[in-house]
Amino acid sequence: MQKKAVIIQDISCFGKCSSTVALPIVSAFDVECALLPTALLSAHTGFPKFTCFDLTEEMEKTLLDWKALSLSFDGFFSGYMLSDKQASFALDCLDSLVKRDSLVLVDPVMGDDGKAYAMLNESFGEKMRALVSRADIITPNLTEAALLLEKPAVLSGYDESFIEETLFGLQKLGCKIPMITGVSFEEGKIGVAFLENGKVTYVFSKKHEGVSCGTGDTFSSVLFGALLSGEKTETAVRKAVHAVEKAIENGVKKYGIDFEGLLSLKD
Ligand code: PXL
Repeated sequence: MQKKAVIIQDISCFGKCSSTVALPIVSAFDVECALLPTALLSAHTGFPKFTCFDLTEEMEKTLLDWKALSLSFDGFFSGYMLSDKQASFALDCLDSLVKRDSLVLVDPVMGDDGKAYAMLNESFGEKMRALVSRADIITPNLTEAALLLEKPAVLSGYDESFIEETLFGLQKLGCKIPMITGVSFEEGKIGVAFLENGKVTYVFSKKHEGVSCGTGDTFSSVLFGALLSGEKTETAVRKAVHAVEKAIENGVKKYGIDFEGLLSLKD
């Protein structure tokens, strides 16, 4: 039977990130996707100018309708949210519309490059930690891992023991398999570390300088689709890391990577 997933992310009308990446990629795994949009942006926040329309009220109304329709999802994938209230709606969605044994992936979009995004305050952090405590998989970068653990961000000069300590700290927040993206111990290589059954695994690929926008969304979307399709964690991570590398090879724009080539129906 075809699986159904709910994706909670913004719609950035131009630029390649969040739902405009997640919907096509997760659909390519033959998963039926429902979108609970958090905001409507003219372009993503990497652009010098953009509008941002807050969809909190629509989230509430949509959840009421979906409950009336008795929808029930096999997968839950959350990303960019504007406020603690939106994170509460994500928790409500998880409690009332997602099956007990479903796959829960939380990408805790909170910051990058050592800086917290504007929406981050104490109550947003707390709600995000509540969401993380319910997750099977989380995919923070090093900045987001530090924000979740309420520690200063360490972005370079770290070693394996630091990454491992961070992963164990994240697991204490209650998620089953914490991951950290953007891990790099040597020049020219970047990858993902994850902790499963007490064991830390690293998956690396070639680092392409100056590329960041959209890579996290492509990674988490392929990971989510592959896991929902029944792949083992390490296989799904390898597939997702490889997909990001391939999308970068296909092409890089100032505002994203060419993930479309991964999905092509063209011969
Ligand atoms: O890639 C995460 C993301 C999602 N949504 C919006 C963003 C970003 C990253 O900057 O700007 C609107």
